[in-house]
Amino acid sequence: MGRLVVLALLGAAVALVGERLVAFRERVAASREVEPVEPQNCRLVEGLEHGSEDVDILPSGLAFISSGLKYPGMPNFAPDEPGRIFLMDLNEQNPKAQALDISGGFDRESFNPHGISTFIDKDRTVYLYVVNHPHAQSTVEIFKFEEEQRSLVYLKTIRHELLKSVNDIVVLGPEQFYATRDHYFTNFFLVLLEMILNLPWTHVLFYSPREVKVVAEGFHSANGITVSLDQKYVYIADVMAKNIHIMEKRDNWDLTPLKVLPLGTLVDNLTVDPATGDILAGCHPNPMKLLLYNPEDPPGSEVLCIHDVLSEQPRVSTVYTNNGSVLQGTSVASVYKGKILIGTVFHRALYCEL
Ligand SMILES: [Ca+2]
Ligand SMILES: [Ca+2]
Repeated sequence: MGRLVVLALLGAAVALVGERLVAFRERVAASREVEPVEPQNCRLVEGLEHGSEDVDILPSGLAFISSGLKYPGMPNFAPDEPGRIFLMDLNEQNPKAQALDISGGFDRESFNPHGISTFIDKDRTVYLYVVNHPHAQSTVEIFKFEEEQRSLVYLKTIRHELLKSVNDIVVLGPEQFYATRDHYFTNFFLVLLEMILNLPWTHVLFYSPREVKVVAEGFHSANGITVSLDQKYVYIADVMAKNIHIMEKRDNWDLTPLKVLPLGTLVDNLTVDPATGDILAGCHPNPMKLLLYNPEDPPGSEVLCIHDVLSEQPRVSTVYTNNGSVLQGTSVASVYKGKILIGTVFHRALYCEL
């Protein structure tokens, strides 16, 4: 009798995993062939051949780019090279990417930069916050930007027991930020199981020196995060659920859900167009090709723009698509005065006129 119960339970478990596996395959293998869309005058950016996972552009047109992310399950073409932060001045006629020197006793060998966010203090000092994964951990590094010297000064590392599997951050005050957690588990095989079972166990965290708390939960994999121009609304990409959550920021930093925009593609990092308030989303149209990387049949790229985000019917337009022949694994797109910088997790970066 005991054995029968065990057998029945085992059978039910296998059936459940089997059913979830089929659903998982459908979710990630539903490979859409994207029609090519390309703005005018595009060129690849030299120096960013090993990824440009996240981009943050200052109001002055200086763009910070995180490069060289090593992320479990994702391809990486330079596994022995530490990650770096690059700078591009988008006011220049032909801007070049320049790797920033980092001073102040920072461990550059284990630097594995992921999501980034800039913060300008009242005294106009620019700080760059970087999600880092040294030795497979998650930390948030704070740097001060020295514009004259074009360098970063390392200030401090933030660690917290709730800062696990951090993907992206958005900084809204001195050491005050929201951070997304992309997986509940930190063990690679449990992460795979989490994805296959489609568990909505990830969240958004608010961090400050005085208080750290979960402010939104129920995401399948919370990824990119940013704020509206007036800083009243927070936009969160749920990559596995293929949507963007629009949430209202409360005075106590809690987030209230307003609506969810389904996009039908895996949404990575988000930025806001400073001129219009529209959301730009770096997306993955064929996730299975990302996971099972084959240079003969590479993953494509897709950049979407969501207009009139807060209106009854936000409109979605396609800004860029490519089948992987030019760009593979787009993770971000950011605009400045009619130019767009499109970054990828592990591949090249593209700079175009809109
Ligand atoms: Ca970011
Ligand atoms: Ca991301």
